[in-house]
Amino acid sequence: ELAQVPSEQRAAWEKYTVPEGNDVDSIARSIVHHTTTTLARTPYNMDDFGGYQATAHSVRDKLIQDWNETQQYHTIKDPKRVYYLSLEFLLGRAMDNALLARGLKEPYTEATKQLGFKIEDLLEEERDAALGNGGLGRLAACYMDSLATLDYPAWGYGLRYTYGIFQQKIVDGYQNEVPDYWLTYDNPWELPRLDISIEVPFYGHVSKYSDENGRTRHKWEAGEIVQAVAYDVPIPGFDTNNTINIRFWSSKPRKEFDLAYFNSGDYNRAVEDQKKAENITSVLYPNDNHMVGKELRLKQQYFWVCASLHDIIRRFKKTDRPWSEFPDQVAIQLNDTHPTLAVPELMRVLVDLEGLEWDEAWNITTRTFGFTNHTVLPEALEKWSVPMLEHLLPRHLQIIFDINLFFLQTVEKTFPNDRDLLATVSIIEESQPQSVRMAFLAVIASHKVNGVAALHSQIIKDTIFAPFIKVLGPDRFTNKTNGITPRRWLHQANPDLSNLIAKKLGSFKFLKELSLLDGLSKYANDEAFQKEWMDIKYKNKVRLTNLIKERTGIEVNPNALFDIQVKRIHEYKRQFMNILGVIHRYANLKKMNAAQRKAVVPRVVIFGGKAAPGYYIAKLVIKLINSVGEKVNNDKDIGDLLKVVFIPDYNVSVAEVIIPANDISQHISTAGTEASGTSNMKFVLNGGLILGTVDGANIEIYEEIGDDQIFLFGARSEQVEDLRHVQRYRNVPMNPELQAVIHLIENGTFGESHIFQPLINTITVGKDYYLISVDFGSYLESNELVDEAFKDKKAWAQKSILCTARMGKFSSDRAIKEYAEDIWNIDPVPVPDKK
Ligand code: GPV
Repeated sequence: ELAQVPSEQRAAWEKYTVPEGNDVDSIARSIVHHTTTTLARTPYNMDDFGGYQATAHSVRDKLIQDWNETQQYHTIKDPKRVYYLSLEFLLGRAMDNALLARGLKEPYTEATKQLGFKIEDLLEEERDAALGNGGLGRLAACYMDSLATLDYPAWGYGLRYTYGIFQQKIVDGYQNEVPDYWLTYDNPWELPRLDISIEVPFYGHVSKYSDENGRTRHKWEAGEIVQAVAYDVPIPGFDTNNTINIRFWSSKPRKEFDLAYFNSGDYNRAVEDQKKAENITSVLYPNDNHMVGKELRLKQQYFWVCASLHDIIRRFKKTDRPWSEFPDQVAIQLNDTHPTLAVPELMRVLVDLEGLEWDEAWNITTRTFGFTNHTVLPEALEKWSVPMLEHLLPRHLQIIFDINLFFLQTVEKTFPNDRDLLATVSIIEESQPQSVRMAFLAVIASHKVNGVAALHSQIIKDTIFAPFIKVLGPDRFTNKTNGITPRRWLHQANPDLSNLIAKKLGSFKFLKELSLLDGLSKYANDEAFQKEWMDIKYKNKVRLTNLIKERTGIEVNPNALFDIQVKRIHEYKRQFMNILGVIHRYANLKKMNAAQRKAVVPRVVIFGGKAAPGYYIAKLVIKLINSVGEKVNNDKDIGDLLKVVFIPDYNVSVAEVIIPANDISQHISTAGTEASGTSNMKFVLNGGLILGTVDGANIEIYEEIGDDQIFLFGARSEQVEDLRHVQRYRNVPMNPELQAVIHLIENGTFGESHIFQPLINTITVGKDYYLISVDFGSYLESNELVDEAFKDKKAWAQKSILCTARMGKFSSDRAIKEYAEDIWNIDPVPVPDKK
């Protein structure tokens, strides 16, 4: 990679290396240049999309240069690197982010203006990169932003899905899914690396042989080989030239044509079959917090893990270090269990291909991997059937069984005659057929296992991984509370607020040191500042009002309280409870006389989020929200006092409009079910209060912002198990207010009631797994407290400012530093400035 240009030509290279200027003229010139060459268009046939594309290519040029310098510098320095393996990266749009990161927003605004564009319109032309489902994928994106910004030598590895998360259309109140074919036009934010391609084997069989030292070795003869081709996406750090990389693999038929087919002479069939290779990376599985045991998904996982590990190993091998130093050069973080096949794959490479002894290989493996768990929901824990694994990856299955055998032997030594213990910690579950518990494999093979918020990290130690504390000791488990990048979620999404904060604090330093926001606290009571602050909030609410009108036709009043719940639709997140609460509010309003209505705080209840296409109950929740909205929004009695909005196709770029407009946001999962939540952090950072349960990161947010800024309610996680038992086995009557609400649905107030029966059935006596009836009373009370608080405008403004001021802890920079220091053992490697 560092092959030198011969000295005679070096001067020429230097002479022609003319750095492009960042002044308005040079920028305009590069945009025009890309218009006429890259796009082959002329000033006479331009539109906003062309303007976006040409501008994007101009920005891309700059990123590529920074990217090159960073990668070259890291190659020379050869520090320990971290590799973040994630099946999802929910990046959203790239252009605004890149302009802000490089401090080029202003000259690009001016240059595009001179060419006849409005930059806001160009930015709107970009399609989201939506290669993720929800929180887990967006967390990966925030972490890449922080790794770049903090100058860490880091790479991400993912899959280049042809179809990202589906687009959601609402038809007659129901969710319809439309494929997200996001690569229709060229994607300027990726660099195809067609020269970098790795062969990934599948199927086949394993044979044994004796090597020159008389040792038994294994050889895997694959039945199918697929090519992995690299596409690199540069991730610019903010206010640093450091530009890191996410390498996305795409599956292609292999270059060498299969000989057997060739000889059979069936050319068409051969081409057909080879084309099937492209299926592997064609679609992102649209399930959040839920596993579906499809072979194609397993194939995706191995394809990705195999290509990534071979790439990492190839880079390591260039420096001629002994294998024992691998963990001193390489840290690999497993984002959930999705990449856990990297464990047997690394063992296979070390033992089968490189000839290391098992114990040494195992030592290297465990020192290399760290594992992040993101859920305790049983339906989300990955288990792969042994026969399926055996068929697809015969050698890996053997290795997994060996890992298990050696592990159980050490357990047996320390805890003799404890058969139950052996069965509980076994990687293999003795089901019909047997299955592999991927989380157990990841725990056993990683030197650190972390949860994503304090409560969650405690719960995994007390429940799903409890026996491993006994067996592996407590030191393997740690907490790394999630964080979010303030660059996108404050500076980019809410530029007015970011500018106001900078004016008040004297600089934009807070964007890289978020605790500096604390400096706002002393102005929380300052009336003039409150006015500036709330004016911006109002402007953001108008912006959202316009989006709502555009996307749903519903008109809402920006003076009303904006109450928002946007996230994947899931029973455990309890959007159902929210809409039931809305019905209760509606019924109350209907009972009031005119004088009583005068005293009511007008509220806009806003929902957004996708349901997994096969998740019937979640889809019914969407239908119910829309049916309630239809009724309430058209009720002349109600007017502005209550509006119910479902914003279709919630995604990252829509979130950037929604979040800055919140007065309050809801995070109301049954205690103990939401591992962390990250949108809670985004809403509060943008000056919103929280209505939430004592769950996930809500608890740590409460500790930071204080109980005047957050409305917590509901059962505590320690009570949930008992409460469920009581709900299930005793005949507890339903909360009477809830009963009344259910009655309204059943009597047809919101349209044909039979549609909703399966949804209602989930909470009727003997069920209610997510404890809606148990929490409903305290939920309604908290909602009343919210109304009361909102009436005092001055107090509310103060709370809003304090929310933002106290969010320092939740920067993803803090989270990433903790990972770097406690798990990865890596240091920043800042690229020196050219000048
Ligand atoms: I497992 N999460 C997600 O978005 N998808 C998943 O498949 C799984 C977890 C989420 C959790 O639900 C959130 O609580 C958490 O904040 C997020 O991962 C990031 O850790």
